[in-house]
Amino acid sequence: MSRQDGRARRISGDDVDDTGAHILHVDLDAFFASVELLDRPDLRGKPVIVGGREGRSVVTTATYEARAYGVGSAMPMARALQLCPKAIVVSPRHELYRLYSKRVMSIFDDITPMVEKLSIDEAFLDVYGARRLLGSPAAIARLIRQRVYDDTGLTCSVGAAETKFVAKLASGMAKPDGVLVVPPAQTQEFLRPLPIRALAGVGGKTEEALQRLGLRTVADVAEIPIGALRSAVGDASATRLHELASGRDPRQIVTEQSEKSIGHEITFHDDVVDPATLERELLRLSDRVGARLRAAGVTAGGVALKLRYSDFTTLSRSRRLPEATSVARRLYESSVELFRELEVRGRPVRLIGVRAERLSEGAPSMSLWDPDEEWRDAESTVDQLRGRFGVDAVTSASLLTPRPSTAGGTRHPGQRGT
Ligand code: TTP
Ligand code: MG
Repeated sequence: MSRQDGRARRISGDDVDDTGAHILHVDLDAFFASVELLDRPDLRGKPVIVGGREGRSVVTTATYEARAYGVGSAMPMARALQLCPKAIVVSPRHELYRLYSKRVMSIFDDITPMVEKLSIDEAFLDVYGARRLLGSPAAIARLIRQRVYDDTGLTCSVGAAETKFVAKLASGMAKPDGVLVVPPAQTQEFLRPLPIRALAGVGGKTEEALQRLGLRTVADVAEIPIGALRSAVGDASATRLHELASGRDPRQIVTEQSEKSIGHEITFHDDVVDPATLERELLRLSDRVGARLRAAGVTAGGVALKLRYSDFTTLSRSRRLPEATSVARRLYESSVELFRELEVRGRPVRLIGVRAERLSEGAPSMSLWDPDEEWRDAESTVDQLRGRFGVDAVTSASLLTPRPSTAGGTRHPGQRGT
């Protein structure tokens, strides 16, 4: 949707019914250009193009002010400057964009583990499991936009719908800096008037074939007998187009590891020797892992500990839990046991991590007498508060001691496949 200039922008009011619209598509606005403007506030409000100036360079992206002149991604720079001679051209700094991308993606990871990263500046989130803690899909969309802005100064747009396809269309329409919710009951109404090009993957030859059949809108595609569609574009495309045009899209969110594990690890600025400090860090990490398990509505059947010494020797130890759990206290107890078995004995530690493994869907099986009840209640209260006030707002009382300084903060190994 990068050629849009925002003139056809559509956003939802506060009263929109977002029930069931739990798939979010989040996409940063004019990403490379917006990052450049953070360093050059004097360029705000001006037509800015990011790309090389050399002969055959192309536009990577442009601010919405430049798009108003018809400038768009992948256009030859020479052509862009014909359309908008007063545009300011800035060279791309890809390293910087990757850094911002990571920061934004880690905000998504804190919302839910159900994140599918699509490109450097966009992702799908399934917030079905996160609703209990963070509110309705529209509330979560607002929360994401606020956190991204507070943390990076960048704006993004969010589409919320029942399916990936519709969510992505919606975020494109909400641009820039908006939210569009498509209530499931209004999916048809939303799709029908759109041009056939809106159907994912339609371009070039397929579009021509559909036009030859006299099809112009998504409604035309939904209504034409499937046989006619098959002979025009082939069986596979016909089925897919027909499904999408009718508002059906069975694709699920595919996370990097499809959530085989959820972990956090921390690299210390100065190596740590004191075992009590390391155990306190394990509590903090377990706490975060537990919160993410609960947000995803999954339980862990195993725990793994990762330890890296200052000489980069790295050890991993894991064990099964007696019972699947999402209670941080249980993850902590197991990880401390694993830690003690390693007999660190004064070797300086550079990194420590906790990972929940053997994940399964659903609440833990509860026997008549539930020994974890109190922990569960306490932790779910913490979840609610964090949902409202942010991840760092609430910590276990035993963590209220100075912590060693860290290099780069916690990472999410479960999400990155490390
Ligand atoms: P997009 O999300 O497609 O575009 P955008 O973020 O610049 O603008 P918007 O989403 O508001 O429409 O792409 C993200 C970044 O990827 C973009 O900032 C630059 C880069 N990119 C290219 O380098 N070449 C391209 O052809 C496209 C489409 C994007
Ligand atoms: Mg974008």
